[in-house]
Amino acid sequence: MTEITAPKSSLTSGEFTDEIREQLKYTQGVTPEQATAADVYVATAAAVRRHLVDSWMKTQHDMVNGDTKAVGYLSAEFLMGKQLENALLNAGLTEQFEGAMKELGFDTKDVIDAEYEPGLGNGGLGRLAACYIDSLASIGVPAFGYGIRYQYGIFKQEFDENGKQVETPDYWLVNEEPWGHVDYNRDQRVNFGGEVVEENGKRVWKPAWAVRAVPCDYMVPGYKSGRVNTLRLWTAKSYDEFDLLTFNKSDYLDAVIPKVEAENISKILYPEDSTPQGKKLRLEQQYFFVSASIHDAIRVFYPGEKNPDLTTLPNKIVFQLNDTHPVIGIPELMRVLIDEYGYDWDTAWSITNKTFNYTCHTLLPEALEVWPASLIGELLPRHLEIIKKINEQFMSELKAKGVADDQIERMRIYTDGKDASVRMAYLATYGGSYVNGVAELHSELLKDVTLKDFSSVYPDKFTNVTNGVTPRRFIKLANPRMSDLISEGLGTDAWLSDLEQLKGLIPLADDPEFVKKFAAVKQANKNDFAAFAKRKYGFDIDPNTMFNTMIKRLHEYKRQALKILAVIATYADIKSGKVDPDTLVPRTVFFGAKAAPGYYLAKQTIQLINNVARVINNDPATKGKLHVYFPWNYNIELAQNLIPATDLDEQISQAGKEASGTGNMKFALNGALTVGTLDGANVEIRERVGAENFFLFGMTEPEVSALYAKGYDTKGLSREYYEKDPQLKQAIDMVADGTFSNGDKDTYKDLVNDWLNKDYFMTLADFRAYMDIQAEIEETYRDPMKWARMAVLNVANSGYFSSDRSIEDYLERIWHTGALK
Ligand code: 26Y
Repeated sequence: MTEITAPKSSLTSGEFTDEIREQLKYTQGVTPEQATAADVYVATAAAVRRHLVDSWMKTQHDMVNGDTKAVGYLSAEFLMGKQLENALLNAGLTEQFEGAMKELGFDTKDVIDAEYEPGLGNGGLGRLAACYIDSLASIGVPAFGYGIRYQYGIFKQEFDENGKQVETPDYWLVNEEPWGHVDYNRDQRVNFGGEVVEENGKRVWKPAWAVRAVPCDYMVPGYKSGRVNTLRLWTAKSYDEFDLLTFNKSDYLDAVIPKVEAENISKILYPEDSTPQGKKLRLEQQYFFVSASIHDAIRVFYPGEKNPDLTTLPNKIVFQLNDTHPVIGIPELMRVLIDEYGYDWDTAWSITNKTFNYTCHTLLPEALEVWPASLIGELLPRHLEIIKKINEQFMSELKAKGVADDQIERMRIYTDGKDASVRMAYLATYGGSYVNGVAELHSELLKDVTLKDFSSVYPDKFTNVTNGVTPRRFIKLANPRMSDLISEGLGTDAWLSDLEQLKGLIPLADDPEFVKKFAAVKQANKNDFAAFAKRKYGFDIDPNTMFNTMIKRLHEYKRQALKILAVIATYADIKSGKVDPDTLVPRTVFFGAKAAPGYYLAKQTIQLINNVARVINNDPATKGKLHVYFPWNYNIELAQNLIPATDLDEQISQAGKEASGTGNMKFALNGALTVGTLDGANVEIRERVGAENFFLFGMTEPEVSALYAKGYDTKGLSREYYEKDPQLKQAIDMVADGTFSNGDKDTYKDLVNDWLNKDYFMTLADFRAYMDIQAEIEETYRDPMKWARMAVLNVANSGYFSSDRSIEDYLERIWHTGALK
């Protein structure tokens, strides 16, 4: 790990207070007496930014003038979470802030709460991007995050009186947003539509319309690195504030329509995260931010140059494609090099190939984007030509390598014919230098299944970088008590930038004093969460129960259904008298999950969970023994509060479906034990924390494949599991008979039908193993010292899952660059 040093800000609290006062006066126009917490939040943000500006400018200067290659992380999503606390931490101003709030008479919590959480991402992929830009800055690697400044982030989730999910718009810009700096002077023109014509033997794109891309810059301060990188998010603006022609010809209101249409491009984040629909607006979004970013990078690295030598581009910046969403960047860079700068095809290809790499985040084939060629042709006709030519070159290359014809056919980037289409994952694999999966198992399956044809021809392109999470936000900020205990135990807080140092806690797992303190921290976090949940949701939670949590997007493959069926089964056993509730470990089960608005079975599952919660929480028979809560609108803030309070974490996806998972890492690092399948990064977590400190259950990926081969989903084999297992049968029957729908038998019929006739993700097949492991979990939990010891060992052995380590792996295996000198 690079040695990183940066002076803790020598500013006193008094000086910081004065700076905040000044911001209150000159930017907010209020006196400290008039100021609300929201005013103080904005003023503090402005004061913090001032402290970062010099490092920000120096980092940019060193990046452009030095010879360290930068990273451009191209991502349609950056799920940043609230900024204030993180910026204070990384700027070394936390104590000064606390002092200043005392002096000004404000509660730090109120001021931090005044920030509206930006939700510019769907889930794992967007949050990963946010962790990575934090780590890049903390290690001191020059980098840009490039994305879109959506006006509306991921929808706000509410539940109606029937427990159904209701989506409402998330207008995160309602109040002043003090972090972003809009830079109208560094805008880019992004063209769309029109046609390609032949002029002097050259193909020339004559676009039909254009959008103005205006950057909004966010400083990304590194932790103790003295470096500040940039997150540049683009907003779409219209060039025609008023289309005067239209204005003269027809009516006044029609004149603003082009403006509205142009600005729609950055209006809203698509809330789906697995089944891409060929939506024109999404392609517009993708091209919009990628084209603006590529031009921006050229502007930054070749300032003022009319004829830059772009053969040096791969030495200046490497672009990482975060999933297929920015892959249109490959033909875009080709077009820029050939059409705008006059390079020949081969030179352009060589530059492009060296500049891009691709990270795949899925194994579900339906999640790989495929665009209708007609749509690309309509919006980006020149790009379609280039893609076809890339495909031709690719096919000749394969032929020359002696690849069999049928394999070549399967590998087409561009598929001919009536439904001609473009496969973005294939384009990315061929067009860039490296392809990586996000956990070892995932990378293996990518090579052996999803992209097998490609790995057989280009084995050296394939590599793995296991995901990671930033310990600054997800340990230090989320869990200050545990952070203090760790620092006490290790005698240093250096672990925050070198997380493998957590290994130093291993001996402390055998020190009963330390283990007791650790258990006390968990208990205090649970008490805090109960208070938080009371305030925010009105829940009455008993903190002296086991906290058992499942938080993630709602997907069939993640199997929230398995968890809720297990809860129902336990409830049924209590009701029928089969189980004496006094023999159970009292448990509070938490769910947090958003479903894509059009994902029917996912939404039914949400409704079912809410109604199971309603029935169980109101039944005296289970009082104090089993409770279920579903705090709505799961977001980063809820994660930061709930993860440190959790005893048992659920990572129960069907083996071979979760690419990695990153929640699993956050939980292990916060001393929760995991019940999980051998899927995604669970495999590596278990390897590191030790099989004896991880509750493993369920089929393995090869077992899953074998069961598919038997016809599990096509021959309705799930029904056999239902018939054979009375506990499972009873749970499903209760869902079907209206127990959780006020007697109505229709409410969940589609869900029940799916379980009994298809059950593609094998929930029923894994049910028995899941119930059995839960019994083992209860046994373990009854011994609090044993449990706490296992939790300490989870923390101690999870340092590998720092996003700093992931970034080091990217630097070594893919980017071949490093920290600024
Ligand atoms: C194209 C569109 C429909 C789309 C939009 C968002 C497709 C996918 C996504 C987001 C995917 C995502 O979040 N994937 C998750 O990425 C995490 C980070 O690598 C993984 O840990 C997790 O397993 C994976 O599901």
